[in-house]
Amino acid sequence: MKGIYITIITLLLVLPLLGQHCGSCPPTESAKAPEKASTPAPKELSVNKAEWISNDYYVKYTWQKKPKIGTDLLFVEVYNKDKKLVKDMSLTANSFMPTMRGAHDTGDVPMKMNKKMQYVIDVNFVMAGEWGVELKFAKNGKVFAAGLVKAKI
Ligand SMILES: [Cu+2]
Repeated sequence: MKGIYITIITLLLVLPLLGQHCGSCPPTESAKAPEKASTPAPKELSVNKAEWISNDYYVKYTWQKKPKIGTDLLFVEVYNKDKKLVKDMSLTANSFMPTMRGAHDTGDVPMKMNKKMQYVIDVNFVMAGEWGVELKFAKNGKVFAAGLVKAKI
């Protein structure tokens, strides 16, 4: 009889804990939803290749030099349907290592525009490995597309 009481008490203590999330559990869909809605999934881009980021715009990117350890410049050109360069957009770049999220992430840094109407950002590759630069494209203050540039150092 005593054994049954102990089992019931144990269950009562443990059940509420099972309902909670552990620290390593991935967040639920509903918890992630607001961020998903505001930031489109990044489209992977290829160097020097035109990629459509929306119905109206396509982009191309190049590096100043072949990426290696140290600072490099990333140039992004945004074109409209008429194949004309666009400058009325705001771009941000977040550099990071996909395998070390949080270690080197720069956050969304605004890109500048040069005289050739290219959006520019300096990327500091501080160590060897896979790198990613997430680009966000905004018009009238609203992010409408995102792109991902990959580099192997
Ligand atoms: Cu690293």
